[in-house]
Amino acid sequence: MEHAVIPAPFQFAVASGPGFAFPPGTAIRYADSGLTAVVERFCAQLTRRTGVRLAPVLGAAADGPSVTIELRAAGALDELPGPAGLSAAGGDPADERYSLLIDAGRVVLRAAEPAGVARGLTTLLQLAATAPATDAGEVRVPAARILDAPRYAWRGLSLDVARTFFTVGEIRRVIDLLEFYKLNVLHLHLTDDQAWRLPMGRAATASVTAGSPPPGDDFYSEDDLRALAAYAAGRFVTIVPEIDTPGHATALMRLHPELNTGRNEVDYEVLPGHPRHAVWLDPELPATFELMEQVLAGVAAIFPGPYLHIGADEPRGMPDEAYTSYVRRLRRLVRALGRRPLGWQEAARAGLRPDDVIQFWLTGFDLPPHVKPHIRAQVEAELALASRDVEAAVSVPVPVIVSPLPYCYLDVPYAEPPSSGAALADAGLAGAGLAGSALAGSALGHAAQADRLSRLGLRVYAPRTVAESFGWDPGEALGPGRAGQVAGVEAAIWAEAITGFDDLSFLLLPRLPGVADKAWSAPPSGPWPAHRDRLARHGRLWAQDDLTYFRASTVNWG
Ligand code: TNX
Repeated sequence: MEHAVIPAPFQFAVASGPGFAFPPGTAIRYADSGLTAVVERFCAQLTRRTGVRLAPVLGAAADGPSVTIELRAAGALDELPGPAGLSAAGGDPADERYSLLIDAGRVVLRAAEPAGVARGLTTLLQLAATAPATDAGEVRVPAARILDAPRYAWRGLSLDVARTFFTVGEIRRVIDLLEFYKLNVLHLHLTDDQAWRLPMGRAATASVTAGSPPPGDDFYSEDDLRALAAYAAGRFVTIVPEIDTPGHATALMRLHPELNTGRNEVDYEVLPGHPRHAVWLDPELPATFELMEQVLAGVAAIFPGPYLHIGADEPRGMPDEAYTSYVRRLRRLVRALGRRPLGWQEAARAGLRPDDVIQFWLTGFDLPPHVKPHIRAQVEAELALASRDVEAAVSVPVPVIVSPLPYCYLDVPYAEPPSSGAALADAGLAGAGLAGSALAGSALGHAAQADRLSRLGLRVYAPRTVAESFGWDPGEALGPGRAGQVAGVEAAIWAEAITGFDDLSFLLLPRLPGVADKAWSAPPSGPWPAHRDRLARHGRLWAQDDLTYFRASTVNWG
């Protein structure tokens, strides 16, 4: 294998020669002080992962082996295609293109903007961190000429912090992972039936500080959210906040019983004799929008990005006219704040204008045999409506972020078993500081893996192998001839069955890097065996970061 860089670069031409070995104290030269933070973070990461120490040098030329960063658009970079789709940060997408020239004497990284420099340094970091050990104990990256550019401008992960609360520190670890795989959007699903994680929309006394709420009712303070937005921005990640209404509103109704109009907390039946409970926000009640206006304004004041995600999925038990009227009104509120509304696919039912954006998720998936007839009937009814929603979005047309469930939902159960205990001991994890014996009780141990495998992933979905989840092309997600409408790609992780951060990372890894590859890499993004072999060399990096991951038996973890 020539390299283990994920997402696979646009072009990776292996050159002749021994490659570049980092001597201790290698200079990393750059001329623009705006790059200092990015360069220093790279140096710290390289040292942490490989032990190699670099010396950042601003401006001065130096002799000897070095890494040089040139910040200017030039030559071959201009021939690389620009990205398709929307930028979550607004305006024209950042220029993330870069080139890397690696030979025995030096490494030269060229990019037009800091975002491109950051992407190039991430590639260099992955090359160094996955390089096979040499006899001399040095870290050597292969001689190569790399030209790289993203396929889509919007490459994200939707994270459900409503069903399970993740701390600010844990969300930072997720952002680090996004940056490592060149993803640039963190879509935060902040509200749902189970919890309302926003400081806005609470009773006045609770809204000032997070304090210590009752268990299960944790929420973020405004400072927490601001700190997250800044942390993400420093890593070229934009946070897209989602406030999910009018369905999925049980927690908000619990905070505001006055929103109950007598018809919006209902037991409805998909099949006779199988009532389901649902709460929705009633557009007939003025207080509904007074509250939502205040919430949206508060959220917009914290997150600088142009998009506000209004959710609008699964309006179960809600009359169609009420749904339409609610969604239209909410979009107007978002626009009045100078923001652009984005909604899950169902929002198409409220009508669409060309400046709406839709997120596609619901498409045919396999139901396991044990699924009861009334659930089956409900899923089939929702699928039929959902495919009409896609047709509506296509005919306007509006841009569509694609998150097709069978490929992007990371809460689909894994189908393969974990690799056997013996394979674990043989897998060379000692290099990551995990001796074989320590594995027995660790998150990577066979029993811990089997336990998570049995608990995690929603049982309404038929299990899929990691290879099956990788077998798609975003350009075809909306059907043939519709590639031009695909505005970006997002993975999604829902947390109903997740009990903590280790469960989360078990579901993110190894599939999230696969979605990142689809979102970044030019089509065809590469066959599964090549991706599988690259993944195999990333397991050690996750262990290094204390990230629990699924050791699928289909990957030869090294
Ligand atoms: C559907 S995706 C949902 C979520 C669930 C998820 C489970 C979407 C817009 N709604 O409420 O958590 O399925 O996979």
